[in-house]
Parts: sequence; structure tokens; C-alpha cells
Amino acid sequence: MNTPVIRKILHIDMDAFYASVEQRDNPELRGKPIAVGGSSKRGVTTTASYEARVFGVRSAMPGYMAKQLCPDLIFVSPRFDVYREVSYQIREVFREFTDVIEPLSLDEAFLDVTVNKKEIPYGMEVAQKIMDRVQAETQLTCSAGVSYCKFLAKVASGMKKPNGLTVITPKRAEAFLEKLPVKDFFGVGKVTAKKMHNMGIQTGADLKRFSRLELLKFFGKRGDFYYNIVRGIDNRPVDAHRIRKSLGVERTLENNLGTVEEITPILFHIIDTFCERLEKADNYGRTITLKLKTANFQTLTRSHSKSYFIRNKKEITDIAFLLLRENATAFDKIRLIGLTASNLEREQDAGADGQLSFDWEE
Ligand code: TTP
Ligand code: MG
Repeated sequence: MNTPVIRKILHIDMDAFYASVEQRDNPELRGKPIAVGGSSKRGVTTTASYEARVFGVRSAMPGYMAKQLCPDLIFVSPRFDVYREVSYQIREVFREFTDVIEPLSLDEAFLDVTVNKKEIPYGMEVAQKIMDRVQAETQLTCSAGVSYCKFLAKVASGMKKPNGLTVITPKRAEAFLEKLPVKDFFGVGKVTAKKMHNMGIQTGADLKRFSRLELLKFFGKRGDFYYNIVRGIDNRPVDAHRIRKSLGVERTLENNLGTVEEITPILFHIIDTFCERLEKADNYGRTITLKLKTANFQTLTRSHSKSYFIRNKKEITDIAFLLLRENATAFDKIRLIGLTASNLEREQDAGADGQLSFDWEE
């Protein structure tokens, strides 16, 4: 009888990625609190240096708020072409060890190193070697998580940032998950975490008290995922051939909104993020889709296609608002808005944008 092979999965994630690149390339910024992006009107930060995080500055924070928290904050414009270049460099490093690489964004990827090109028996040793090689190639640090499945590798990589390496063995997995706050579960977004908190679920141990059926009842098909994950069961393979068919952004609203006037500022904000995401991914679509979820959980989608790739922000804005107005009479209140680009220029460019394939928030 074959004994099942325990996989060795790594999750590698660059530390304060854009900010570290900026500090690397401009010595004057080193040791200082900086935020990348966020200086324009309505602009939000993409990320902050560790010096700025001490003050509470975070990703996706409006610039004015970041400045309030940290008056000495220096805003730096993003340079996506440089981030992309670093992203290629780190993927080349990964490729020295394995071809089973699933990028999640420019700065993070899953690697399956169960079998690796250097024939290193320990996942932890592979991870350490990769961290060293990444630093040598890019003068930047990354953090690594090592485990037997994607979920735990991903959680592990965030535990000792920056420049940290964390291993979660199968033996430690269940105890670790019991203590883990559900808000830190990969795949549990803000809305679900809140719902779980309302149900008295704070940690993995609390979550474990619910049966599969109960979780299915409360969370639909995601209930099955939560049931398994809290028991350390995650058999998803590292998918080196994930094909991206669309790129999008969606937001669940804090309050359900009814009129076009109420929705307008939020849609502007979504358009900003959406355009940034397309630019970051360096990928554009011929079709733009607006998705609205109504207060009574109906999903409305409307699309607009062109014969060319839609890159221009003004045009994207016009299309988004056209689609919103076309829908305006179809709902009473809405609870979620999303924008998606499809018919992409580069459907093969798996995960080059930062959106996770299993962000199952909504
Ligand atoms: P992350 O890996 O989430 O963050 P980070 O690398 O800046 O910091 P950490 O050390 O905690 O990993 O994201 C990678 C890059 O993606 C980040 O540097 C900037 C960009 N980004 C955005 O543009 N918007 C966002 O909301 C987030 C979270 C990241
Ligand atoms: Mg990172």
C-alpha cells in the first residue's frame, strides 16, 4: 500500500512590497515612514513602509487619514513597471527550485516543493534558500510560510513578517487553528468574520463546534470550506496553470444604498481601485461588467463591450455610470457593487494582479 505523500507547500510574500522597492531605489526614503500612492484627491495608499505602519498607516487607507495618523508621512508615486520587474525576478528565483508556482499577485506565490529541482528534503530549507536568493537578486526581503497545504502556508507566511520563516507541521496544525482568530483565516473576509463574531465565533475552536450542516446552512457552499479548513483539511493543488479570465473589484457596502446619488461616490472609488488594478496587472479587457447585489440578494449584471481593450479611465468611468443608470430602476436597495473587466488581453497571465482566486467573501 502506498503511504500518502505529505506535500510541502510554500507561500512566499514580499515585505511591504512597493514601499520596500521605493526605499531600495531612493536611499533618502530609507528608515522613513512612507506610503506609496494616496496623495491625489480621493486617493488611497497602496501600502506603507514598516516605519509608517507603527503609526497605523495601512494599505487602502485614504491619504488624508494616513497623514493624520503620521504627520511626517512621505507619499511616493507608484512605479508599476519596476514592481513588475521585481516580480519577474522573484519568479525566476522560484523557478530555480520548482516549476509548480501559482502566483497570487506581483509579490506573492504558492510553490509546491514536494519534489524540487535541488532535491532538498525539507520544505523549511527550501524556503530559507529562496529567501536568501530573493534578497541576493533583488536586495529586498520576503517572508515564507511552510506547511502541507495552501491555507496553512498562507497563514504562516504572515506570522513573522518581515523577513520571517514559519513552519506549521501537520502535527501542530489543529492546535494552531484552534487558537487562530477567524478574522485571520485566509478566505474569511471582513463580512464573514463579522457574521461569525455575531454568532459567537472568534477563534478556530469556536468554529469547530459547528457541524458541517450548520455551517452549510449559515454560509451556503462556503460552509463546507470552513468546516474542512478549521480541521486542517485543504487538498487544493498549487495550480501553475490558473487562467485568469477576468479582473475585478467589488465592495460590500456598510449600509444598503438606494439612489444613484448615494451610489455615485462609491462607484467613483471602485473605479479608482479598478483602474489601479488593471494598471498593476498591465492587463485590460474589451468588456466591462457592473455587478450589483440587491438587499434581497438578487444579482444584477450588465456589460458593455468594445472592439478594443478599454484602458482609458474616463471611458471606464462613462461606461460604469452608463451601466449604473441602465440598472437604476431594477433595484430598491443594493448591498454590493462590483466592476469587472473580461475578454482580457492576456488570459494566460495567471494571477498577475493581486486578486486571490479564493477570496470567497461574497
Ligand atoms: P501585500 O503583500 O498585501 O502587502 P505588502 O507587501 O505591502 O506588505 P506585507 O509585508 O504585509 O506583505 O500587497 C503587496 C503589494 O500590493 C503592496 O505592496 C501594494 C499592493 N496593494 C495594493 O495596491 N492595495 C492593497 O489594498 C493591498 C493590500 C496591496
Ligand atoms: Mg507582501
